[in-house]
Amino acid sequence: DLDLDNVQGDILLSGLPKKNETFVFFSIVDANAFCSKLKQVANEISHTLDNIAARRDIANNANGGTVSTMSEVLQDLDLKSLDPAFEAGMKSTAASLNDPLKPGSMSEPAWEDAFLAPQNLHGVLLVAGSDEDICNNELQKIQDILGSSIQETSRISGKVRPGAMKGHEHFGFLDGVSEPAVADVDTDVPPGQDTVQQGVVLCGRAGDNLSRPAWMIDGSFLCFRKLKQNVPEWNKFLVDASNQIGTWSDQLGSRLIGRWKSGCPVELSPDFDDTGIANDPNRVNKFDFTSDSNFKCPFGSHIRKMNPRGDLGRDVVDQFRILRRGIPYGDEIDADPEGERGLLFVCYQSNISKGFAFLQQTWANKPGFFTAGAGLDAVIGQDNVDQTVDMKGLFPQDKERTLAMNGINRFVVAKGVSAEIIAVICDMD
Ligand code: N7H
Repeated sequence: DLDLDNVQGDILLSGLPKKNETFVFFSIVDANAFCSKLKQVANEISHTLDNIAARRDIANNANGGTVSTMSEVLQDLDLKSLDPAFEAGMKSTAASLNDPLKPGSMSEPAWEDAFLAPQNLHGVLLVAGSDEDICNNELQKIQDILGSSIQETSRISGKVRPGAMKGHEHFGFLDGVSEPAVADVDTDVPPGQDTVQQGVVLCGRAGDNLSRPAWMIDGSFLCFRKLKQNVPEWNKFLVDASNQIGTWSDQLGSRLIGRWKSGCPVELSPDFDDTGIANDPNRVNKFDFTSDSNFKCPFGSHIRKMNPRGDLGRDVVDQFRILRRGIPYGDEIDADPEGERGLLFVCYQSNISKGFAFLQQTWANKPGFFTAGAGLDAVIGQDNVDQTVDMKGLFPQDKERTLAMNGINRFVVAKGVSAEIIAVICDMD
């Protein structure tokens, strides 16, 4: 049986409770010393049982720490991870994700320099807590243990948005509404929330069909993306395009996401934001898309691309689910109109090629998925060429009519920003 004590705290049961989360990226300068300290680091790391307790007192000073290690050092140590995307490393997958590339380069992503550091990026420490100082103190404890075996290359903090925007990302939509339940871990699962096999998330469990070395069992792969969101540009697009369509900006926004800002799915309420549905756990995920139609929820909307539900059959889709554990970063627009903001996207899966990479490459970036004319995923789709991809289903009265989505896929930028950092969170023993 699964021992929850052996699974790191950010993975199962809603992950680490967080108001603030700080990520420290590092390179390993002395692999032997690093390995010899790992056991001691493991004592500082929260596991699933801690995070349940911590959720109760996050308001005071809860902390949760977790350590991830990236592929290159595991290769040095000759511990094969059996995940092709992981072994290929971060930079080499950027082009296949259609991340913007540096001008004139066929493979070098236009990520922030910190993620293209001359020294290799090997790992990330992530600590969540009630404020940045608490996170930094916890990080210092772990960094003191690791000493000169590692060198920090950069750090970034995310924070939950203030007041009524708590839980919403920077475009204003409630996030974290649809997550798969994990078999024999999540109980009292509301209708419409599918339960996936443990092996979709945890290595070596039923549903993970690769043979895993003992140390990987109950580990999970973490994908990190720093995704900048161009909020005023997105809002302006919604106003301009909704005028063209004959609708209003909030409705167009909801049709691009597939949910209204409250979390209410457009499939259940296409014409107005029904907060009664949003606030009802028994209804908010209880829907399927009408497979022959995009009349309510366009095929290119973010949630239909990421979880096509009945379009493909839930048994098929459920192999490709991920647990999302991201946090917004940057200040509110009123406080800092010129500042940068976005999402520190984090997700866990047992197999990156069936999780993050699959979702981005095979569904988000393919205009023909799930059907011709669907367009790119309206939030994260990337084509990496400056061409217009039309999307159908945005005109509420005419489901076949297409809209030229000029620039739509530049409102979320995996640029300068970012890294797809692929890490394995290993077994705690
Ligand atoms: Fe998405 N957004 O605010 O627009 N996402 N996402 N995402 N996302 C979801 O159901 C968003 C990103 C998924 O089961 C909602 O929680 C933004 C990446 C999946 O129905 C909203 C960014 C990937 C789901 C957003 C971003 C995914 C999902 C609806 C980047 C993976 C669940 C609320 C800045 C490759 C689908 C909810 C389901 C939902 C937003 C990124 C995946 C509002 C702003 C990179 C699987």
